[in-house]
Amino acid sequence: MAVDPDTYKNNGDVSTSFVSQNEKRRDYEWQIVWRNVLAFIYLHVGTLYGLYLIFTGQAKIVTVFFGIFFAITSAMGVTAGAHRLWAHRAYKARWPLRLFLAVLQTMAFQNHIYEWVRDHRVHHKFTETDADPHNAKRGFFFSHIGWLMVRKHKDVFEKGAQVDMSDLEKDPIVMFQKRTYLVVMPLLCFVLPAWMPVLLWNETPWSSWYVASILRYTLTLHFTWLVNSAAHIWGNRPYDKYIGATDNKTVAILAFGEGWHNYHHVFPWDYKAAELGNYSTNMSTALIDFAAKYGLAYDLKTVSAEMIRKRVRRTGDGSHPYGHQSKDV
Ligand code: ST9
Ligand code: ZN
Ligand code: ZN
Repeated sequence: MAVDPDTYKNNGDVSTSFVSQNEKRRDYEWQIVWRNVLAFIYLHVGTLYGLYLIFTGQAKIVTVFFGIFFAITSAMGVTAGAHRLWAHRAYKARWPLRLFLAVLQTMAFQNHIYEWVRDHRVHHKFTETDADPHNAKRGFFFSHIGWLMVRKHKDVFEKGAQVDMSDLEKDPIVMFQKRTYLVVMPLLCFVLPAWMPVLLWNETPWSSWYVASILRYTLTLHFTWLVNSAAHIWGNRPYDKYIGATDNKTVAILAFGEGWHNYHHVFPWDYKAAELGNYSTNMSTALIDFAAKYGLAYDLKTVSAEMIRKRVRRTGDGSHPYGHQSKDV
């Protein structure tokens, strides 16, 4: 029997018997979402073509730099915005900064802030279980990109319903972005970056589309996804050796400070999402500190050195400098 995937949604209008008949199947079978599979195939073929245009000199170098600039700014909307501000409330932001970060986050097309935050809060609350949308226990491919090509596990809906989202529901900027996302996102993520190089330095629409829109978007997605995949598999666990999340410097650099993921899972309220490292491995912290200087960001939360030291000694894997000290004490 053909199963309507919408009936799996946890929206309360599904007959109980239907759910129970299919629950088992839902647990063990992936329902592939072909629309997303096709979209990702297009993005990756387009990315290879974008690289070809760059390396054959058909795309202008200024378009490449523009793509990098656009990638970095949109990423800040995800890291400093969706992640540290809205998902974790690690600092507070006045409305001009919230509006600015919401615009940047829209440029990144990683779903609207409300959906991004809901998935991320569920990820933290139920890490590496079936309720984790990108459960790393299902392997690199699933946690990296595969989770966006299949319907979610029923536990994500059921346990996700426990997550409190009332703070976001009270934020008019978040709710406005949610309402207008389907119109504004394509304009900011694809049309704007493809149109600016044509307008400003006579780039061909073809090169502009494949380099500044498609290649730039796809690479930004991969750098983000590495936090869910690589930083749950490879690296050190200086703060807690009993959890899957790792500190991974390469990911930290590529994801603007979000690769210190072992630290982040232990102390998710720290606005730096890291203990060590400097601005070069944490550009998102640099942006928040800059905003704080001008009063746009405030109430920045962090963790005391003493608290970190105690945790490292109690549960760290020994890769932290404190960990080594503790062996001598
Ligand atoms: C993308 C997101 O790429 C990336 C997130 C990465 C996070 C990384 C975090 C690490 C830290 C930060 C690092 C930043 C680094 C940045 C560096 C940059 C260089 N709880 O989802 P639906 C319910 S997106 C509670 O459709 P399906 C809810 O009722 C890429 N409830 O499920 C919902 O209805 P509504 C572009 C939940 O049908 C209903 O279920 N986007 C939850 O199974 C249906 O939800 C795409 O590729 C929950 N967590 O579909 C599209 N979830 O929303 C992606 C769901 O109305 N999405 N419910 O309230 C999809 O196409 C679909 O979601 C699907 C699943 C096919 C994947
Ligand atoms: Zn994680
Ligand atoms: Zn987080």
